Order: sequence, then structure tokens, then C-alpha cells
Amino acid sequence: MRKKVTLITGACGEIGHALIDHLAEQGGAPILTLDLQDMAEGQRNKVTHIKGSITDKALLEQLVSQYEFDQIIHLAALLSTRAEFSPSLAHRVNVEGTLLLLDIAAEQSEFRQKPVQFIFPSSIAAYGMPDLATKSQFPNVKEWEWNYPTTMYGANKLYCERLGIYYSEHFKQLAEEKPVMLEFRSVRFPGLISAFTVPSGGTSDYGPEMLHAAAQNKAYACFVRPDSAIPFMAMPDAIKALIALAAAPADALSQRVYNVTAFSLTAEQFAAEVVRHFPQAAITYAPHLKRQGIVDSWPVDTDDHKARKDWGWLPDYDQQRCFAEYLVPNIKARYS
Ligand code: AKB
Repeated sequence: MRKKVTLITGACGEIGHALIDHLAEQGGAPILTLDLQDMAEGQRNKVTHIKGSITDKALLEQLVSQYEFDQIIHLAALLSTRAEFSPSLAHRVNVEGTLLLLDIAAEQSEFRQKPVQFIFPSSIAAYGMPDLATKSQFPNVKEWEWNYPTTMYGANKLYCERLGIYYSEHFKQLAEEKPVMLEFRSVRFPGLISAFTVPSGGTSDYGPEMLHAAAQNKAYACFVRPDSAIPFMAMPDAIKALIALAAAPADALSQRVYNVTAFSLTAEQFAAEVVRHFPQAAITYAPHLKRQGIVDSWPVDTDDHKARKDWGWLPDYDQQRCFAEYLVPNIKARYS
């Protein structure tokens, strides 16, 4: 008999790192992880780790022959800056990799006559504000507004959301008999900030980068203008959102893709928080025009009232608590 597991792809990334700790502590289903990297030493005993790519169909088929995926938490992706340097690779990983996993989840749902739950983190990159005037005129965007991403990553995320909805609601719609379909649920995250890992390949990275640099007494040149505003969220809240959405009863959900947000900051306000806690921080601004363009296309904040209403979403960390109680003490301990 195949072993029932939760499959986490991209498990060695920032979200994966925090999610594994959380799930292992909860003691739920066994966790199977898949990532191109080796699993961090401190997490190896918490999971069964497979080193490999989500684009490797033969590997995925082999995993299906050994494991029953009750839930797939699909984190693997090339982030927004990295994807601009390798757009076709990004499409292969972010879209084709997701399609392979959706296919597997769809097949498994039919085979076992029970939906596989498919959890997908999307992003504010799914939005594309045409200019700064529009960005400031519409600071709290709803899920279906301004869905005109300017990046490969954002386009990939938006399309994969649609694919997930297709596989959950319309898969094999012309067949005589309606199959048991997978159950797709997605959250659109703002820029995430972790005290324990430093991001790479993203465009919201200037926030966490300036904080981690200050904690190490390193000067930091921020790659966006001081007035650049986007939403951010503490990593524990991101994990909270994924877990709460996964646990919500299906009949409570009025949509499959939900905004979640915590607080919105300009780069200057972010830097002021950093300086408040690390008075020696040396932060300057050296805007990178192209990365600036990406940040300018993302909304100031998102409207997450649907997540609040449908599944009780509420972040634990506002701006003040995020820095004072989560980021600063943990980062200080990390680099001391
Ligand atoms: C990125 O910057 O690409 C990500 C994101 C906002 O999805 N952090």
C-alpha cells in the first residue's frame, strides 16, 4: 500500500523552511519534500526529502507509485527578478511544473475518489498597475482587479491560479461522468519577511535585505526609491494563512484565490523601522530602474476582506509587532 503524505515542493525555500518546522511541530501527516537543493541539516529528521525537479516527469511518476498525496503544497517557483533573467526556464518551472503536479493531483483524485488538496502560494505579482498615479489612486486592490502583470513570474502565477480553478471546477467537463476533482486553494502573498532566512531572486527582497544587512553591521544600498510602497508580511503569518486556508471547510470558501495582507510600507518607512532597532544601520538608495519598474507595478496594498470573512484570516503581526517581537529579536539572536 502506498504511504499517505503531504507533498511539499520547493521545500528548501523561505516558505518551505518555516512551513516544515510548523507542520513537524503539529505532528500531522508524514511530509515528503521535493527540491533541487539538499534539505537543511536541522530539518532532515522532520521529512523524507527527495532531491530533484518538479519538471522531471519520470521522478514524479516514481513518487506517485510509492506515495499517495493527500495534500500538495506547491511552493517551487522562480521568483520575479530571477524569472526576468530566464523567462523560458521560469515558464518551464512555474507553469509546466505546476501543470505536471495538477495532472498528478487530478489523476489521484479520480483514482482514490477523494479530492487531493492543492495549496498554491500566489503573489502580489499577479497585479500590474499601469502607472504610479493609478497605483496611488487604487491602493487596496481586490483579487480580480488590475490583473495585468508585467513580469513573467506574475503572469505565471496568475495563469496557474486559473489552471488550478480549471482543474477544480471544469476538468473533463465534456466527459459523460463528472470526475472527482482536485481541490485548489491559493493565497496571494505580499512581500514576505523571515527572521531566519534571507530571500533571493525576488523583487520585494529590498525589505528583508536591508534588515539582515543592518543586523550584520553591513551597509545596504536599497534598489528602489524611498517612496516605493508595497505590502509586507511576517513569515509566521504567511504560514498561518496557508494552514488556515487549507483547514477551512470547503463550503465556507466563496472563491479559490484569496488576497492576504498584513501591513504596507514605503522603503523609507521600512528603513526607519530598521534604524529604530539598529541605530547604526547605513542605508542608502541606489534605485535599479528595471526592478523599480516591477515594484511600481505592484499595488500599495491588497483588499483581503474575503479571506477575513470566509476563513477568519487575521494577521498576528502588524508593522510594530512584526519588527519588535518577531524580526528584531530573532535576527539579533541569529547574527550574535
Ligand atoms: C518576489 O519579489 O518575487 C516575491 C513576491 C512578491 O512574490 N517575493
